[in-house]
Parts: sequence; structure tokens; C-alpha cells
Amino acid sequence: MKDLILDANFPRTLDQRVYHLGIRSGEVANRIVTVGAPSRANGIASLLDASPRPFTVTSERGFTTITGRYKGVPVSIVSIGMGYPNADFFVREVRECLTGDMVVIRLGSCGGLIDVPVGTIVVPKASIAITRNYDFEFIDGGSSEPPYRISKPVDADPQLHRTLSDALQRTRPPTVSTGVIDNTINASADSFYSSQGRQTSFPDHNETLIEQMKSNHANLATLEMETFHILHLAANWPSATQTTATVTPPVTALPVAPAMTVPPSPSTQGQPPNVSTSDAEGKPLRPKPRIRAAAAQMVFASRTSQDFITPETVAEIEAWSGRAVLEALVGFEIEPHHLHEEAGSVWELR
Ligand code: R1P
Ligand code: URA
Repeated sequence: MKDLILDANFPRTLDQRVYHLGIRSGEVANRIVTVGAPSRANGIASLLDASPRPFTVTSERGFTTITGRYKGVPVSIVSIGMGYPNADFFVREVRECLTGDMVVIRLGSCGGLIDVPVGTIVVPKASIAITRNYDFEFIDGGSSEPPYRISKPVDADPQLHRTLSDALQRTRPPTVSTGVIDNTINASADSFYSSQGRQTSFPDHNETLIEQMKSNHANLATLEMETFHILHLAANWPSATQTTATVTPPVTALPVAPAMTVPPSPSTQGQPPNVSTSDAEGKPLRPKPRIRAAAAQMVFASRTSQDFITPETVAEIEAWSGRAVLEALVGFEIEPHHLHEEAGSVWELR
């Protein structure tokens, strides 16, 4: 960290870069695919149009944002690493860099709880959270508390879910032997291990956890670590009426040292952030901007057969699903007045 940071409430650098992702307004598009691994992000980015040359920012905290166009439509690919906290940084920081709608598809790997082969792609219609209960006495097991908490479901955006599932079906290469399953329930866990029912040397009291979850949700098909939080934030973003832009920034210290492939347009340097309440002329947006989210999950680990996916199958299904996710995003309608302004953005056609 070497830059001066403004605003302890919502830290940004002097040139308006958000603290953890290292991006600013005009560097992230309304249509976004988010993944866990940089290699998956780069694979998807290889499908982007050659012009304008895709713009990449890798932040000091390991988030990578790649923005360009796919079939002429602006899209971003954001690699976020793993877990709820990183998903939280992603949704909140991107939201404050973007005007209009934020349409997010997460493309991640998962554990499969149903009897399907590894390499199957599952498109959940909803997700539950499964979290370790810190009030449970894990060493002696004696507690009136349960060891894990299972939340209510939160829905994916139904239209985006359908568009995504259709795109996966439509683009499935004939050489791929696995298929697509949709309308399932996902569980997002706060650990790859304990709250996904895996056994390690810790006394996690999780031997019956998967059975318990399945008995609560007959349609439970997948386990991973981010979808619930992304869907939950999307469902709980009420409007664009409150934003951090109204907070007077106190000066704190230290920042983000993003590495980027294409320098930002001089016209956007040092400008205040575009926040999401108004159109280019300052008129309030009607209806209000939305966050719409859905997920596609590649079964890497079968929790029924204990199979784990091979690198060859990963390459095959990532190529398929990466293209499908881009197709779904660019085919998903966003009203023109809910799009971030192109002028000065990194996807501007000059
Ligand atoms: C665990 O191996 C990671 O894989 C899954 C989980 O959600 C977790 O992040 O997703 P990604 O493949 O997108 O990282
Ligand atoms: N990701 C997870 O979180 N769990 C799995 O079992 C596989 C991938």
C-alpha cells in the first residue's frame, strides 16, 4: 500500500479507486461474471473481442478485474478468490463503481450432493447459508446450541437463472459427456471442510450435517462458498437512494497498488465516483437500478461417489461454461438508461 486513502467509511484512493478491488468508475461493466480462480477468469477473458483491448486491474489484495466486450457488448470478469468475505468485497465495491443495473453471474466449482458425474453443471434457483455456530462447545460437544446454522433460502434472479440455464444447454459441445441440471438448491458454506461435512482432525460435529440439510431441502444439489452471499446482497439492495457518496471523506492512510494493462482514459482521472441514482443528465432513474444475480456451478467433487474431477474435464467444462456465461450475459436485456455511461470508460470504442 502506497497511496493515500480517503474515507474510513468507504475507503478509496485519491483517484477514486476502491480499497480492495483497486478499480474505479468506468473500469467495470454492468454485466459481470465472477469466478474464484484467476486462471478461470483469464480463460473467459480469452473469448473477449480484440477491440477495445481488454483492460485488466489486479489489486494488491488479489482481485482481478478484466473488462472488455463480448460480441460488442461490454462485460467484466472479476476473479475474487474464495469465501463470503471476498464475495462481500466484490459486490459492495463493484456496486459503488457502477451506474445502473449490476447483473452478476457467478461461475464456480462445487461439491455435488446428488448422484451426477463430476463435470455436471448445476444452475441453482436458490441458495441457503450453512455456517459454523461459534456458540457451540466444539471440544466437549455439550451445548444446547446446534453446531451449524442453516439459513432460509434466497432466490437467484429467476429470469437470469433461466437465461443462464438455456445458454448452457444451447452451447453444450457434443463432445462433453456431462449435462446441465437447473432449478436446484445450493448451500454456501463458510468452510470447505467443517460446514461442508468433511472430516478433518478437528472435532467438528458435522457427521450428520449433509443428511440434515438434505432432509430440510429435498432439492439440495450443491455445496460451495459464495453464491448465497452474492444472492443475498442482490436481494437486499433496496434502491439507489443511499450511497456512500454522501459521506464526507475523512483522511486515513494507505491503499491499493493495482497493476493494469491499459491506462485509464485521462477524461476519467480524478473524477468523483459515478453512483447509481441518476442518469447521465442527473435525472433519477425510473425504475430504480437493480442487482440481479444467478450462479452456475461445476461439480468438481462428487460427495456421493467420492470422485474428483480431472484437469482434462475441468478444461473442457470451463471452456463450455465460460462461453455460455458470456452468451447469457450479453443476451440478458438491460434497459439502455440503466447502463453505465460509455464515454470515458475502458470499454469505449474510440
Ligand atoms: C473451494 O475449493 C472453492 O471452490 C469453489 C468454492 O465456492 C470455493 O471458493 O468455487 P471457485 O471454484 O469459484 O473458487
Ligand atoms: N468447492 C467447494 O466449496 N466444495 C467442493 O466440494 C468443491 C468445490
